[in-house]
Amino acid sequence: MDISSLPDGFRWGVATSAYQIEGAVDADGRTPSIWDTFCKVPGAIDNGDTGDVACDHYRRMPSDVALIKELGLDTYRFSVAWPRVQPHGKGPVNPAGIGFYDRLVDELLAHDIDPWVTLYHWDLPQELEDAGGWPLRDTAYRFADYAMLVFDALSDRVDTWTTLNEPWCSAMLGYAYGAHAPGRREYPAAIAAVHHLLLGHGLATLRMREAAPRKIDIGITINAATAYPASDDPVDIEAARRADGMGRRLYLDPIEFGRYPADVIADLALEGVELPVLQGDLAVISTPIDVLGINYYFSQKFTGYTEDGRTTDDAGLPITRTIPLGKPCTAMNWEIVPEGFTDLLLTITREYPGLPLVITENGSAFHDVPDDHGYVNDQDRIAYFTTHLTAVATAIAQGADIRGYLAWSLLDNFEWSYGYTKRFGLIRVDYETQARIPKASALYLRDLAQRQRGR
Ligand code: GBH
Repeated sequence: MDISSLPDGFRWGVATSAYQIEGAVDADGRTPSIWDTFCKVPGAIDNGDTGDVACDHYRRMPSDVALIKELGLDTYRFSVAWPRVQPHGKGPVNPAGIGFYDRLVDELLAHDIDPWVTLYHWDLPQELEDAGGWPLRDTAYRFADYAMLVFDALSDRVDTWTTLNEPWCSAMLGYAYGAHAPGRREYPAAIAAVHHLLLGHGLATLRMREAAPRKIDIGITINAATAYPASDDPVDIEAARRADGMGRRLYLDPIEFGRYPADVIADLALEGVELPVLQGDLAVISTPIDVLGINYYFSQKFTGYTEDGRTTDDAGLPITRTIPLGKPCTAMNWEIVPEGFTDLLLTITREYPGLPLVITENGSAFHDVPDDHGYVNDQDRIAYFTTHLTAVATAIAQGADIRGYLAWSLLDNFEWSYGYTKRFGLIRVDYETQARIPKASALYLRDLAQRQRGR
């Protein structure tokens, strides 16, 4: 199987998110998001980095769009910063804030690039976190109201809408593990956040659907991977089941089937927590979507045993522990597992038949070494793209309905808790000068997309 077998009309694009590239955090009435606040917590971010300047994309937007055009890509997935558009998390639209995205959409269309809007890529207005954040049910309703402000402004020109990026990260990294904003470590709150994120997705989907001026594609993007059991031992198989349940099925089952997976509910009950579901919520959450976005980076292997052979921890809860597959790693220390991508796409195809998929993120950080001109000959990243695009082609050949591939990311950018130390860009950013220099991988994807279209 090879990349040249990807279907006609396959989308080729690139993705970014607002806080990771825009900078200009005080411009035009923007208020702080939870990420502005979290970046000021000592030790939260490597180097004490912040998104204050980032790639200065807010001011360099037209030339950044021109770069996408130079790469010959047809789709650009970006996110809208809630605190720009609705600075207090409620109330009317901020004209200056939405104005930026209005100009961005026009700029993309003028270059024949399809805009793909993500409404929420983790930058909750701080005022809403102060009121309780995603563990609070009201935040779901606030999100739907915000979504409609953006939809009313842009749906005359934008055909494809994503509600949330990776709700697992918002809920678990943000409220359970404290690794992402708002940095809370409160397990029951995280589980409440899971449900309220999904409810917000459903409410926004319903309202956008009702207001749609024409055929519009609405979906959600999840992060997902294959959870391999370390062996045939039922204890390891159970560990992999738990990991897959908490990471993937907890999000996709309610959206596709209108119910939470019974095994995951039982796992949560064992931990003493419960999803705060009210009557009617699951009908809202399962409002049909048109496209499911998949973000894939790597897969992992799971065992149900501790290193010294126990199957429960001190609290008597079952062990779910990752062990290395023994593959080479990227600069994130993530193992490179393209077959986990194929397996994931086929699993989703089997479990949720008929749902069109788009790869909304896939990419890698490596230790880029620029030459004297700032050029990076990133053969490692090219190899990652090749093997992962081949994994996509393999899944398609085996029946998966995958409509496109959006690489992460257009630019090197603010990699959340890792700050600027990790570079995922197709284009190198020199943060001193804000110079942009396409890497070898950018030219590789450009040529690939061009060849595919020209067949
Ligand atoms: C994406 O998150 C983000 O959407 C994007 O903003 C970010 O820049 C990009 O990836 C690169 O990181 O080992 O418990 O964390 C991906 C986040 C990281 C979530 C790997 C799932 C595996 C489980 N994913 N993680 S864990």
